[in-house]
Amino acid sequence: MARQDILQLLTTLPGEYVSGEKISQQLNVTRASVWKQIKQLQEEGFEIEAQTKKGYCLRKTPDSLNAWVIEQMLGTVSFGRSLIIEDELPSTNAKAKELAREGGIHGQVIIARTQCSGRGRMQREWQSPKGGLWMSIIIRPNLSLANASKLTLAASVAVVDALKELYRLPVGIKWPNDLIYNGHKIAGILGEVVGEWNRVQTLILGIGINANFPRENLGSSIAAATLQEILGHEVDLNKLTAAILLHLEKQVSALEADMFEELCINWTARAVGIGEEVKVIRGEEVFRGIFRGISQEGELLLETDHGEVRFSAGEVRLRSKLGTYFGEPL
Ligand code: BT5
Repeated sequence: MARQDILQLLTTLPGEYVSGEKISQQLNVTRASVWKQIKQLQEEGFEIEAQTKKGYCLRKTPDSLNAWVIEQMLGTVSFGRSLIIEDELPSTNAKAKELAREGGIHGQVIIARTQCSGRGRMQREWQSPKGGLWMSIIIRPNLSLANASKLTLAASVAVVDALKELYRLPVGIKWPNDLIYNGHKIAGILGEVVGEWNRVQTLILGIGINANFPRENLGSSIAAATLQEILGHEVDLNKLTAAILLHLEKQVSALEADMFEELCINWTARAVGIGEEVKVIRGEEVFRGIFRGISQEGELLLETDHGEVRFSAGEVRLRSKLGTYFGEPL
């Protein structure tokens, strides 16, 4: 008997008691083993009331990550329909790549409660303490080579929209896809290609969100923010996951329907620093100018004294003219 079966029975009539006898009959197990499973569910954070005469009543599902709860909340067609949660992984992106090579399906999600070797872009470290949302999605998009690279832009719009919808948080996007609240980084996105674009057409989208932990759990040199600190309480990670996946599926479908212009408008409306004087650093070179937004290809457009210069995401870093950019140390 899977614990899921018990949950299914308890949710058929929300708020009502289901007798231990009924559960044991329907699932063909003893009442003692039902009780054992109920205790396990309570340990996982399900609030289940047990009354001798009446039976069991599910009062509340846990806020901590739980695949069954996420599944109940999902409004997507394919994103998250296959979903794995692990206690600890080196990196969910690395695991997702592995799964993709083994035939992982479009929309498959892998989440870890903590990562011991979380990665940012260019192999930078991504700190992933317990309480955060660290997840990767396998995407096998129906997109041309050129458009597939825009998926990370779409992902940043999706995460901003989910945070706004759930918590009314005004989060901005720092080009190309850092999410910033009040000058502090609250989430990061990492898009990685599996194999070669023209052959395999698979991308891994890694999304990391500082959620239920205090800022002190991250290194002191990092200008980060966490949802728990901003909102003053912990958030429901299942709800957050389901909301992100729904927005993400919507954005990816829009891209597949060739709506890049719309994505461009949506991205720009959420971006920080447009119209401001910035420095763009490429290796030893420093370019100064006004940040004018992004091109149809997702490149950064910089208006310099010598005309417009375009930069693509992998090659440069963006800073305000004061040397720092929205709180991130130089
Ligand atoms: C990113 O890289 O912002 C992409 C982060 C993607 C993380 C997710 S979590 C799930 C999946 N699995 C992975 O292994 N990765 C993805 P980048 O723009 O390169 O930013 C990295 C920089 O952010 C670091 O050099 C630090 O300065 C800073 N940083 C590290 N951990 C942070 C955190 N938890 N919050 C805010 N800033 C952090």
